[in-house]
Amino acid sequence: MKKIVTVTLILFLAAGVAFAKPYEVNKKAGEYSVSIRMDRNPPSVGSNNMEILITDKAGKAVKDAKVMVDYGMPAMPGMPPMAYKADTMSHGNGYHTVLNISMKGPWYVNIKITSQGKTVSTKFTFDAN
Ligand SMILES: [Cu+2]
Repeated sequence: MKKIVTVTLILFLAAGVAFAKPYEVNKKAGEYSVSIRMDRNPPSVGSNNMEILITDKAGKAVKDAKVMVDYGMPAMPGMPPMAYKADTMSHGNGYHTVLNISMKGPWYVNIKITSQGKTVSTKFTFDAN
């Protein structure tokens, strides 16, 4: 019985990745920790809400930064590279923006953070569904 419960739990956990949980990426940008969450998991064609939380070395939320996002898809057969820019808005302890994903496949996201005259950035990629 215990074994069945364990197997069921593992299956549930494996399946659980596909629902309810946001897509989450944690990165470093200079001295900052950057936590990125997207509401669609995996990110999908259409509008994807993105929240960006930036914390300093002391673990304190950085709320006074200018945060710019540029994102796009590298060139692929029959398609020139696509590149977009998105401003972010202050939202709670972090920043909010929306990515408009127009095509399935590999996308990159660059997050540029300017605070107190200094700019740092971080990059990640995902496969859009
Ligand atoms: Cu493409």
